[in-house]
Amino acid sequence: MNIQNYINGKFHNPIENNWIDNYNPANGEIYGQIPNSGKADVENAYNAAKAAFTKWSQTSLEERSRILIKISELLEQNLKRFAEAESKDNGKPISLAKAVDIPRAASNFRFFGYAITQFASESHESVGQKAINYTLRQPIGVVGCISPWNLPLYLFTWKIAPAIAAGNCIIAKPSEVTPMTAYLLGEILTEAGLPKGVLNIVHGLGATTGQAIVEHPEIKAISFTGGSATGAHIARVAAPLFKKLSLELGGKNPNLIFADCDYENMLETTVRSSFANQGQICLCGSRIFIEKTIYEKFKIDFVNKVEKLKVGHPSDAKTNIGALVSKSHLEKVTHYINLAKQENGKIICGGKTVSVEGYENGYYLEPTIIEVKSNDCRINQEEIFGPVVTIMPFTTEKDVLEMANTVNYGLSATLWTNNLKRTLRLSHQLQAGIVWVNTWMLRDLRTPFGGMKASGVGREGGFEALRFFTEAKNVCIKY
Ligand code: TXE
Repeated sequence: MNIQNYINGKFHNPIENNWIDNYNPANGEIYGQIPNSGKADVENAYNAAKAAFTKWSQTSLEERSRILIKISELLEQNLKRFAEAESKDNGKPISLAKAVDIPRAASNFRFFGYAITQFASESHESVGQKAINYTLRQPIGVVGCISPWNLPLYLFTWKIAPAIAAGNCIIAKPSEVTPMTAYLLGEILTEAGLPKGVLNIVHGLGATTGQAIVEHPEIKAISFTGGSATGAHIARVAAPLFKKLSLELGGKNPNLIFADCDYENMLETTVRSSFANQGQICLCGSRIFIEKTIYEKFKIDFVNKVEKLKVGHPSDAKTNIGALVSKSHLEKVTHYINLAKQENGKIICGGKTVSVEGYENGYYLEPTIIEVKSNDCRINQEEIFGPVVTIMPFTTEKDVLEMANTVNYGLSATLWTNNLKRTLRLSHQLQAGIVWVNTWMLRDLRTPFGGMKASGVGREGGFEALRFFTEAKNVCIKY
């Protein structure tokens, strides 16, 4: 199935007629083509967005909210169709797309539909100076949103919902690896009555379409989620143009397990935090540190549970681990498994590609656990972004904190303990934008979401996202 750009409320082929093949990771076959949009397509999208901005930015909050909630309802009504498309495009189990990806995309629209009606700004009375200051939070204008392939519609809508809610018009580019659900969203936008030009979706490679969005001098803000190297490149392009930037980048997240934790809950959640979505979530806990006294027991129990995970075709309801997103990504992940062997890592579970009957050319890999001797090895320092975790024991709280923080990234950390003082000590010292204690991936959309260090700049979520997508202007009145 071929897909098209959605510009000014209508579907269009790319002007220069350049196309990219779209692969089904479950069988390695090409199943359609997508536009590789150039500067001219981005310019058309920009003109549509600019033309729509005056009216949209003046549209009442109630009306914006109504449309966002309508989009959310339509997504829910089309759950099955969207989940099937997401699973086919990305390789993730259909059960996951149905339970997480699409419902969460719908929640993003609903949440920001409500949030915008509660968004407020400050006023400051300048006591003694007979003046009052108030802050306006005005929409920026035309903004760019660029998203990755791991949670395609979920992360795409996490950006566009607050941007639209705040009164901006958008040029959005989903990952060229997983464009399908963003394409399908176009139909829903029209049906929900979103005025033409408010959201324009252009498809294509990062180096062409993405680059054209980032370099466009009139696109005033860029919200990006993807790899840290791409984020650094985007920052270099956008900085001299003085764009507002929000960067959600990679992670190499520590999972700290103390002997005093609720063991069964920890074990079950750790299987999920290691391998959900084939380990292709920036929040996965890929470095697991276990207190020495329970290390051997944990090792046996963890391997036992992980060996039972079923690697299979994404449409099979029994599948726990689907296909990795692309051939090149599978190669990257297996390269790291080989590197682990050179670094004296011991593969204690998995490590090999899997041939699924009937789908022998799909990109399947066993969930893999590697025992490492030190936190300094590359396998423990570089983002692998696949079904691969490392385990190693620790003795003291001080040691594990040091190892957890000795990494370039700082997105999330997970802590398993029932000791309140330790919980407080560690959560305050861990260098991460999000610390989960005795849970993982429990999300409340009002909370700030983002990372430190190479994991990014800025925060999304709740009012933070609405602040990002608005310009603060102070008005000072003397009386
Ligand atoms: O991401 P890219 P890729 C990590 C993960 C993965 C690595 C690379 O480690 O292996 O990044 O994945 C667009 N100007 N994460 O190559 O390239 C691109 O088209 C503008 C972590 O897929 O960063 C896509 O839409 N845009 C991550 C988006 O950027 C550009 C999730 C992300 O692609 C561009 C995914 C350019 N010059 C990968 N180059 C997370 N943190 O969730 C690329 N793009």
